[in-house]
Amino acid sequence: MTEVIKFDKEGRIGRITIDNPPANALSFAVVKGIANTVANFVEDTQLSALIISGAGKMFVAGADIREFNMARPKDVPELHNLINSIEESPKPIIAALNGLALGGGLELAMGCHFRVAHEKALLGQPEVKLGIIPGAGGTQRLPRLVGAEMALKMIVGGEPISAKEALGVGLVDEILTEDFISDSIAFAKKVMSGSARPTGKIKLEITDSTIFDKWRDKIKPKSRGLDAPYECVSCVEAAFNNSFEKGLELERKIFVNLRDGEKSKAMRHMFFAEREINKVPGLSKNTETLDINTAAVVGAGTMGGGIAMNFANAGIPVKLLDISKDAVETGIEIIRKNYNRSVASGRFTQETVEKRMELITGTTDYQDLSQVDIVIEAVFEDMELKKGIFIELEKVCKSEAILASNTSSLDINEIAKVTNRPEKVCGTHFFSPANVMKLMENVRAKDTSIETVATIMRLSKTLKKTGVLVGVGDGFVGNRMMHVAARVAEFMVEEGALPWQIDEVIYNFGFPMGPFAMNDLAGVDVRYSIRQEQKKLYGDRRQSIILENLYQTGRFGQKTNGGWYTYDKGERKGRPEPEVETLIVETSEQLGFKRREFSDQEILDRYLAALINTGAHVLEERLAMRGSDIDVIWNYGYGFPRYRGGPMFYADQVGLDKIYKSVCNYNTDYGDWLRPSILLERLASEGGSLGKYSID
Ligand code: T1G
Repeated sequence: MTEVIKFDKEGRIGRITIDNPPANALSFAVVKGIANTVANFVEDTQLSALIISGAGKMFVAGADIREFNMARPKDVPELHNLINSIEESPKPIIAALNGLALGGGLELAMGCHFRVAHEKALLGQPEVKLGIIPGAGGTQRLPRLVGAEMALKMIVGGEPISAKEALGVGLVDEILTEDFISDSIAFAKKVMSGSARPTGKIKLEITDSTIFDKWRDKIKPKSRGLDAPYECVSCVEAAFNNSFEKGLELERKIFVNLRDGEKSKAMRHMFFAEREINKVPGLSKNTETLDINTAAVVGAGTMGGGIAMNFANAGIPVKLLDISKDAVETGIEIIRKNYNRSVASGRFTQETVEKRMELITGTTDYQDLSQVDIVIEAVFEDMELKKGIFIELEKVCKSEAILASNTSSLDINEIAKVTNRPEKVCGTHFFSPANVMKLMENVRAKDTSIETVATIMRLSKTLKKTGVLVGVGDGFVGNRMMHVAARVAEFMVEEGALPWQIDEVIYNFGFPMGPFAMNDLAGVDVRYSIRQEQKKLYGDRRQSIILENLYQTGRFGQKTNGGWYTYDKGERKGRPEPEVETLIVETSEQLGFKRREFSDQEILDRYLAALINTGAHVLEERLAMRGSDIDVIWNYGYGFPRYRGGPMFYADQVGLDKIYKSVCNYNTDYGDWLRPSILLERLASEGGSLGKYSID
């Protein structure tokens, strides 16, 4: 027997403990160990019942996702067959859920004849988040235990339910509150003289067969490009229209199909990428961090207000500072309006909002920031202004306090120089709207200490954000890539494409919107001023004249009811504007371009080549630690479709040699904006991977 499975007995009760840290995943070794032990139990006349539980805090977090791409050894049964054999045991087998039971873990438990759970246990089928369906009987057994609606909620939604809820719907038989092990043995003694109770034998009947189509409609808005949610519905539906065996067969077929498809591979990549971001060289569990119990935000504009809301949402008192009383009051007013919208939509109660508002205090006096643990500066992108603020902060803030900037483009090393604590200066780059967007680019400047890094990475978690550590460089990681891709989109417009054609291609690829619609949202004037600033760095490169010409017309985007598009009153979706089209045609003439047709494919290829090549440059310059970090940034910050796995993973799927060739090609049109990355060239020639690339 392998050591991931422990076995002991008490009287006529056998007990399996799955001990496969960190998540007790059902690896090949675990499956083999359970299978052998169950076979022995069935044969052993001395034993009347068997308990299966997990060591540590989890029961089982599911099948081992790392093994999805590996060949199963011949002597290891498939998980679904193991679960079937458990169900077929003539003697009762009890799942004792000591903690989380997810995916294959819950399926294993449902194959058992009884389920008892610790009060803190959670039970769920999260497979849909990995682009698959439950593949070991979950879609057939869960409806038999809890009915169609609850099964759909759990399988299609993917969120776990509590032990208490599971008890209420019949998914567990008892909640054990005292000593978990002895209580589960006591439960086993109670049921051991009875017979096994196979879930698969439960007869199913549907009272309302329209429920499945209702679910299909319900998931539509959030399932663009996804297959798994719909397949989940179909499989649960199949449970009601087929024999148990037929249902299992169908589930298996669909599961294998999805598991081996590109979308699930991409979503699994994202699962691991999200876990990698926390792995920072030199940082360990023992790295000292500063407890952030109080905070301050300098700048009460949209960004500053949004950041302050994050602290209030996490229960951390926050001071919001601006130069004038008016600015502070306006800022707080906007925060209240934002919260009120959440009350109107039913997300928060008025009481919650009042509690959060109480945590936000306005001030115009720097002295009020003397005792806070962290200050985040979120003022206009002006180096001198920021330096002035950091000089003030240095004077008033306690020496342990961290001083962070929310700059999206300026050099934090330069800002750090005006303080006497460069080791405590860093960037915390939130994305707009800061109270909604999950991404934080945490910027490590030249002298930022590992303790400061550890503190801001932890802070991201406290604020329920996804924090990715990046280095100092123009636009850090996300915006650096975004600006190059957006420029290429603008160049294509100068050469013959139209903004709405490009936006449609990018939307159809899976982004929430295209670069022009996004620009209208963020402000044409904002992009224009960033570009003016960038001329200092890239003045010799091709510039986007169309953006400059549009800026001159005063069409700044949604805020002026028109930018690239025109926005009719009350509409958030723009319509193509003939005036803009005329301006585009005139700009092409001005630049001496004979306008030509762009196919949708060419648009996509050029746009993504810009994104990927710049991502490779970012890695070369060590601004991101891993290709997968870039993928997380693009998923959370820009809505890169998760089922395509982020630009770096996507590049691997297309083929790096193909991407490299395209980049070399486009380099002729776009010059240094698409200067082929040396890293991309190397990885393409070696057959390497950008998604798996790590700078160390
Ligand atoms: N397989 C392999 N590794 C796993 C794993 C799994 N199922 N679950 C977690 N890990 C690793 C994870 O990579 C990390 O490793 C460590 O455990 C701690 O995780 C047939 C097809 C359980 C809620 O989708 O949601 O069953 O980075 O950092 O915040 O139908 O992990 O330390 O090296 O996330 O406490 C279905 C996925 C699988 C659950 C714990 N199950 N896991 O969260 O810690 S498919 C899932 C989670 C399946 C059957 C099918 C979370 C967690 P490392 P962590 P955490």
